[in-house]
Amino acid sequence: MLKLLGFPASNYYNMVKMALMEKGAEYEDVRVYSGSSEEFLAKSAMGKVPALETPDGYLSETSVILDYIEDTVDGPSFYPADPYERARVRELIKFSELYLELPARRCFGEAFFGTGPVSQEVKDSVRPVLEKGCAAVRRRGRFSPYLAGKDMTYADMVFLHSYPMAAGVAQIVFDWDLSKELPEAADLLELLNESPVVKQIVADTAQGMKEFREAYGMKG
Ligand SMILES: N[C@@H](CCC(=O)N[C@@H](CS)C(=O)NCC(=O)O)C(=O)O
Repeated sequence: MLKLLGFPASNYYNMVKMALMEKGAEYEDVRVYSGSSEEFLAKSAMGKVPALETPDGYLSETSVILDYIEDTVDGPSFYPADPYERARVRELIKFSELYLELPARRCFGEAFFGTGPVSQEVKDSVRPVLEKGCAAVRRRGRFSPYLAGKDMTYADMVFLHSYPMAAGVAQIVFDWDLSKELPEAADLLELLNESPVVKQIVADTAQGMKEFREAYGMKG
């Protein structure tokens, strides 16, 4: 059986968990926090979560894991069959990952973890990337009603766990309402949040937050 290594406060872990749950897959949840022990690096070479234990060995990097799940797990497909449409979904995944989640992550400390302000230099480099990232998602997303079209895809799973973090960073760090850049996001998030799988993940995340703060020695 597949084993998902990670923890519920991790947005990347939640992308993979959503894929497994939307597929109706049987999997084992293994609570692991990121780290740099030799034991963990053998499973996830960058020391990050999530990692997936498969019958053939471990995999890391969320978009790679999502592709593996699509290729090996029965259940509904979350990629279009058409090669161009499939590539478009991957393009949208890249936009969320590279130009929303990753730049926003540079400000997570100030926005969410109370670890003090990030430098002005970082802020000056993050803001324009978020702006362009939103513009790219807006330009290439279809929002009809899902991000890539009429069906839910992996692009929705990655967006759902990237955009809200970017919006939180924008609000808290920049006093900037990111929904002005991407007004279509609100309806999409509302739709995705109706999924019973997402409701379960939201509940598990709230529960996992306390455990996460303890593991990382954070207050609150
Ligand atoms: N590129 C990775 C990013 C995963 C990631 O950043 N995970 C966070 C938890 S949400 C982590 O493990 N951080 C610890 C670290 O960066 O050392 C992926 O796609 O899975």
